[in-house]
Amino acid sequence: MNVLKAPFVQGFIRMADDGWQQGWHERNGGNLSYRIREEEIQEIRESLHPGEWREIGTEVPGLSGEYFLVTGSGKFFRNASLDPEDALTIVEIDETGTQYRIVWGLVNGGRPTSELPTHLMNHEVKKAASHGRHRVIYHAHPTNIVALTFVLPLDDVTFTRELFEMETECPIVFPAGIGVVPWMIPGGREIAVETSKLMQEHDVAVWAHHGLFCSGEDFDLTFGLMHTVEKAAEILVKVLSMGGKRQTIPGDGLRDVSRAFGVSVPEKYVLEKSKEKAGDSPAF
Ligand code: 2HA
Ligand code: ZN
Repeated sequence: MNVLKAPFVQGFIRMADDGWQQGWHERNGGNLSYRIREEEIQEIRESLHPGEWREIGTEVPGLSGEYFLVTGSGKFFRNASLDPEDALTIVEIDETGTQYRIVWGLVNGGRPTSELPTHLMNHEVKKAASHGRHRVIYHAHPTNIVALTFVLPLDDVTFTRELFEMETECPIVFPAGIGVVPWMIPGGREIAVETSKLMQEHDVAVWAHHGLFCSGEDFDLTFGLMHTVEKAAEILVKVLSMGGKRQTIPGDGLRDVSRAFGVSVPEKYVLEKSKEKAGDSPAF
């Protein structure tokens, strides 16, 4: 099968295009990766042409022999649908989990995303934690969640609780809350290690003053997770711009919603806030 006709490639391109249209991918901002199923690789195997092995820059032994579809370094999400063979690539991981090689795409040269270490370390953690169900890691630069990292204290309890209160859906969509990575230099092993530690517990991690990482089982769920977090962040930015909350969902309400929908939310995110009463300024 022609690689571009494969349903997983079509789904990947549609998601990249949706992200571009949301305004989350200025210039070459953001990156996306998908852990390809064995049967999907079999269908396109005759179209794959292995290149040289190169260092990943970190170790992911839990992903040895896996194949990933990823965006290219310096490539624009805008061009994923217009010129996928230039903007995207399929890479294979070697048996030791320390090297990769390009087997398709990047026809005009280039490398996989600069955030390959973070993507692969997140994949390794989420593959194990989800018993193989999680396949998509998505990094974007949504405006409102980044804006909040200049205002809210940079801790998981504050970010999670404030976002939970903005939309009743939030504790159902990301019950494990959101992890917070302090500002760090992007693109290397150090930020990859910090992010993947948080991903053991969460499906979402915010990079202060930079962007958001989401993990999910498929393209729809992972895009929907990014969209839900950013929507809640947009509401919070508007609420703060209007002078702060006058009323909100109580902690007991968040606990009841999660029980009603059968998800388990850690108690630290739904404790009653003593300070927050009608008319108070924000309590974080
Ligand atoms: O430019 O978003 O974090 C791609 C990025 C790096
Ligand atoms: Zn980024």
